[in-house]
Amino acid sequence: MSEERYQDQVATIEANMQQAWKAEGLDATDLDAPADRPHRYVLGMFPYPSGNAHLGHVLVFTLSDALARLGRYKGEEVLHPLGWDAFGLPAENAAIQNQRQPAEWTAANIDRMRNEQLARAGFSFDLDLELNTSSPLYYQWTQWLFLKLYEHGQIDRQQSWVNWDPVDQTVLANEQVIDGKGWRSGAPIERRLMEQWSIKITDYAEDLWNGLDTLDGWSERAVAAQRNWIGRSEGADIAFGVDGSDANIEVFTTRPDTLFGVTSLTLAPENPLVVQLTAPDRLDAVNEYVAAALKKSEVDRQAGLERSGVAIGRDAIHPLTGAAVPIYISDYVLGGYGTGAIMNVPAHEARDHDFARESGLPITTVVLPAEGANGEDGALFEDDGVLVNSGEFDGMSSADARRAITDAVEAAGKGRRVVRYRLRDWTVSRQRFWGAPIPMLHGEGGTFEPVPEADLPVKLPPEFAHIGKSAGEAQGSPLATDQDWLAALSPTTGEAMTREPDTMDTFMCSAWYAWRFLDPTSEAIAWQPERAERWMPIDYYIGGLEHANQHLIYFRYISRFLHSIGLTPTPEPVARFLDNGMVRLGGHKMSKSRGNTITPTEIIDRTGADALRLYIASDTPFERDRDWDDSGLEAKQRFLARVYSAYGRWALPRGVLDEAPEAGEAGTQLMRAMLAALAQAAEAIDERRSFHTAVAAIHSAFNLLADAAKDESIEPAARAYAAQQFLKLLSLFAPHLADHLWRTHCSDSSIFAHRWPDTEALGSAAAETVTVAVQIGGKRRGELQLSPEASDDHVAAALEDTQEPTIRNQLDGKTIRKLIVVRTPDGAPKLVNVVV
Ligand code: ANZ
Repeated sequence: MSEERYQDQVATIEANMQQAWKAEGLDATDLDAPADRPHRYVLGMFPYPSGNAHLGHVLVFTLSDALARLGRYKGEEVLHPLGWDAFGLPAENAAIQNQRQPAEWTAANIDRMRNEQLARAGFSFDLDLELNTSSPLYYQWTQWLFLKLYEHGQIDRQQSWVNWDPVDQTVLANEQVIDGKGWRSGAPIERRLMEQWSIKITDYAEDLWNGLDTLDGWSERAVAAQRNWIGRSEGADIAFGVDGSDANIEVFTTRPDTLFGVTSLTLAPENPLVVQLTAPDRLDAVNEYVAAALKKSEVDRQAGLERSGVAIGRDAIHPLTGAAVPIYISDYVLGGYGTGAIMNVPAHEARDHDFARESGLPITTVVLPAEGANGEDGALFEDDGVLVNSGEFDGMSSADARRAITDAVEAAGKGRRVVRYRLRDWTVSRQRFWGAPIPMLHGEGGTFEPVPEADLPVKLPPEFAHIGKSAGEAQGSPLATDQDWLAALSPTTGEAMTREPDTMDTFMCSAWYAWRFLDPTSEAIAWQPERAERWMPIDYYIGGLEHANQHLIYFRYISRFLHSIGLTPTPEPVARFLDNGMVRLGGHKMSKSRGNTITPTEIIDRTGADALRLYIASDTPFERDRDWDDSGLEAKQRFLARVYSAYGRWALPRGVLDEAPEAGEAGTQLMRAMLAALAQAAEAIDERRSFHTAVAAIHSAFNLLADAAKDESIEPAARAYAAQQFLKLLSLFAPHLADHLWRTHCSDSSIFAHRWPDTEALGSAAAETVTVAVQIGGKRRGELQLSPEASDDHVAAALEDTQEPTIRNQLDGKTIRKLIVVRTPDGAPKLVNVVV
């Protein structure tokens, strides 16, 4: 009966359990469960079906699974679904390269990931609710959502500047442009003006901003990322007159306190006033500059180190002093932000400072660090301070002056307070095949009409025309060349029209999938609003922030929109957002190109899924990046082997004990401590999202049982009760072994058909832990969190299991020769001295 036995058995145990769970249907959700029953919606961000599940997926679903299983134990109705974010460019690229239809490639990948990869980890998904965004049954409703947005004035047809990827031949969203290059192709991005469908998310900028204050269940960094994306700025629009013209140039500034330091104005090259105001002798220079600027991406324009620019040969008139200041154009001023024009304050803004130095413009100091400070002439000072050279405003603080100068400008009719957001409208047109067709029809002379709801879905043609074509041949919108597909009739006049050949940004598919899980197979409705009442907002949403920030903006926007039309109960879609860290190898993100990947499948082959899951949830808080460590994984495998063989040895009486049996002091103590461990773990998971603490509780709870096995005074029933509760705790992360042991030693039914015990049943034993300092070779190396009752064996076991890197480094590959536990007067461990 040794630990090898677990190693030999694990593959069989896990396969058997997975088969049993499937047959028993324990993971099924009753979407219409009575509303007064507690509901728990746990959602891991749905994967893109690349064909390869990775450790990031395992981490996300290990956490979601623990939350789901705990919810079911507590008697809640749990929704824990799996879906596929299945549209997108890789399928198209694969089709071009490998001559496979995107639909076929995607379906094969999904089958592989579901059946061969994720299934082996034993996550408790209700697969009857599975959805796939590329199936017509799903995208019909993505199109329906587009029509709803259109109906409510949220869709615009705009000529807009887009990021054009010349290699992938497609428009990219701003965030798909990284350092001025396409996120996939790496090609330098060009700017092009194109007719696009866009969604007026900017209408919701203020709501999305204010809503951030309600996101108590989100991490600070997730909220900060949202804040940064929305980018709220308070300031003023100030109008400057133009010498010899009745035009006005409005500038947006967040620093009206620096108004007296303005020594020039700068227009964005694409500002329409440029054409109107440029002096005839400056036209050639200006045109040349504009043409060059428009070739650059927005990112490059802002990042550009050289502050180039040209004068347009005109002066603007200062709204308060009447002074004349020259007007320039420069590409660091963006056409799409603010008013597309700025006032230059070279003494107080770094870019303006550089620009003024390069263009030989005066630098006028108007803010000093403090009253009476000696401003160095021409120096840059960007902070708030006290005003000088600003007429009646001299001596005011920047904050007061912002108010007072804005008031003065307003009183003079030359401007007003404004709040601006960096958030832009959401351009959703994509010149791609593998996406949801945009349900619009084009008529003569630029007219358009929506496809009637009854005619949805607008299905993709079955064949992708660019299959197997070289990049040179496969250009433009694939659907634009399919004449049969394009032909349509106007639903109102019956005249010939042309279908919109662009498909939707895949962020649109993922912006509403949480609702579709509530009715994933309905052909009649996107989801039943009563179900949204019941299930939304999501209780726990889990995913990596790295890719998710933007998704969360769209998701929050769609939720707010749906709320405004009565289709979801709350404006925010996610009560608690758990942004997990990354699993790295050797300090680097795992990636194929680096050749440093480990796949979940190879680990499961080696150690089983339970060890993987227990390991991936342990030691490091889930929100931090973790470095993969084989010895940590192996320690978990050894731990599970110890559990396995201990249950084999203990010969516990069979039969489920729903209530704690009568017992003497030691027995009651054991049961109380076990219940406390369960309570502590449940609280750690549900309330604090501290999964690694819950795993630590599993280890210390097992030590309780191991110690109790040696205590003859404890009744067998008390031991059996504690051992049964322990399996429930273990099952949150190691469901296969826990259920196997349950069925072998306790009852014929699955452990998951049973309930979490009333952890207060024996009075509450506050699950205290004490911090135990660890000294190895005479030096302090780290700490352990242990129960105050931990025995010496217990401490030794905890040392063996810990993944604390500073301790691990000292222990790996060495044998512990001696271990001395120093205790406080009441017997709690305080320090452990290890000799290796
Ligand atoms: C004068 C000034 C003086 C400014 C000073 C700043 C400091 P945020 O916070 O991002 O909203 N700005 C305005 N519109 C711009 C555009 N289209 N392209 C590039 N820059 C633009 O930034 C607002 C500030 O960015 C504005 O305040 C303006 O410069 C600049 F000591 O006006 B400021």
